[in-house]
Amino acid sequence: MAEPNCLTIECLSPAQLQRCPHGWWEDVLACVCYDGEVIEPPVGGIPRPDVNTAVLGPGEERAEVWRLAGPLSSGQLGRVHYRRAEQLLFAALQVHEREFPAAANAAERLRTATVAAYRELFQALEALGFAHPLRFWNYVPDINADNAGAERYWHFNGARRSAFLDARRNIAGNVPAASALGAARDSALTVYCLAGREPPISLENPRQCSAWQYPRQYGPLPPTFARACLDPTLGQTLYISGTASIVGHRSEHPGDTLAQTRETLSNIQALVATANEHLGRARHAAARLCYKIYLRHPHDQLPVERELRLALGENVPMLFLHADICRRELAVEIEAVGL
Ligand code: 3EB
Repeated sequence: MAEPNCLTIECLSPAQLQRCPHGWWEDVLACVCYDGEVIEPPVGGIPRPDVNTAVLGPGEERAEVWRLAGPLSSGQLGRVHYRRAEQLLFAALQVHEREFPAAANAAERLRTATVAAYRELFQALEALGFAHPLRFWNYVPDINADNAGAERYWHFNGARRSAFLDARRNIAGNVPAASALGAARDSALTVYCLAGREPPISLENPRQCSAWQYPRQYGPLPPTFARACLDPTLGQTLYISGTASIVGHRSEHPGDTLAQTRETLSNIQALVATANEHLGRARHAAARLCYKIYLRHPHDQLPVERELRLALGENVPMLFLHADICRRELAVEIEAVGL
């Protein structure tokens, strides 16, 4: 089982991508583009969802490239673009709420778009023999805005949950890891995922209430995600969900981004420990993860990076994005992958 992990993640600038040879691109599983960057890979069929959030910090990196030793093959089913290897599939789709003009109001348009996105994704995964999503990423335009008297994240949550139920999937326990963040108003709802042929090992955080058990004050229906997942087949990759300054079910340190950052790191460290306990060895370490950090306020980038580098080290990969977080009092959310 302890095969070496052949999966990698690199954040690159458009100039760096220009210099990558054709053979390098053949092993690219997906290229997630941020901040309006449009990358045209020289190899066809590579999924490249564009996420409408600004990149923060001095770097020029605008593309997050997932690579996996081949052979890889790609295709499209409905709106779902995918690329796969023997044991791992990447799938992405983007849906505009304006595609649903018949819906009575904005809340219903978002719910309909979410159900359609998840229905199409689940159908594609099943048709392709990768029925088990390990990790979802969700970018919801204007996630904190109100529609029909409730936050758009709440509508998204209810719709995602009913799409899971419609597809006869678990809504608690063995569920995939996920992140759900804001994107620019009027951009597309963007959902992408990694999926495997076997169910993931879902992990919960001993410091936190399971998200699928949140009490009703955080929305009438709880979100559908696990705090982390281990890939049971490909190299025991660890996918840590979007993690924030939540202890139990409460948001801690409102108004203090650095204290939220430290609390979030404690949550991530607890998840790494849980993963290692499950695997029976020190397979993962917080200082060896690849990080994506979402900040509500761009001016927090420098102090948050300083705080994280103090705890994790100078060379740990970190991509900082400007995004709204699904509780208004939270200013930072961090996700990570252990390769
Ligand atoms: C939290 O812990 C913060 O709805 O998919 C984190 C990760 C959060 C995933 C989701 C939401 C989601 O509740 C928010």
